[in-house]
Amino acid sequence: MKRILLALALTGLTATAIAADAPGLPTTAAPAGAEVYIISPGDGATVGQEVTVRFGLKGMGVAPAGIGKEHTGHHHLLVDVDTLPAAGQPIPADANHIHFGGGQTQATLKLAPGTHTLQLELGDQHHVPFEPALVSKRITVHVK
Ligand SMILES: [Cu+2]
Repeated sequence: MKRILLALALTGLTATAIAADAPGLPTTAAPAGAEVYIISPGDGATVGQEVTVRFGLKGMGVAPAGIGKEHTGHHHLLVDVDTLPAAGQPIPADANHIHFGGGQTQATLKLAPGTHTLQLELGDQHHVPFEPALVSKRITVHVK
């Protein structure tokens, strides 16, 4: 299992949605019953500034970005994001939208003290959300 350390200077700013009027890309249908979830930390947990997030996925497999294998995708961690990425567009890549195109199933983040939200979204080989979107529950963590 790959571990990466992301040093993120999170400001608490909320990421803004990308322009919704750009031409849409083909989307990939999500198989029935597929589910994305955050294994840990738990919703409402108090954590240290270095927090390991474990990514859960049911009914599909994880594959690196660029691999067009049916019923697979890769994880994206949405940090302090209120508005989900637009359908038919690649998920933005910035400090609030972190791509795990290597097929990682967990990551260790450095978060500033305070309250943050975490949510997973699975993207297809082109980083485009599935149809319908495969997102986890958005959880809140309190960073000491
Ligand atoms: Cu991606």
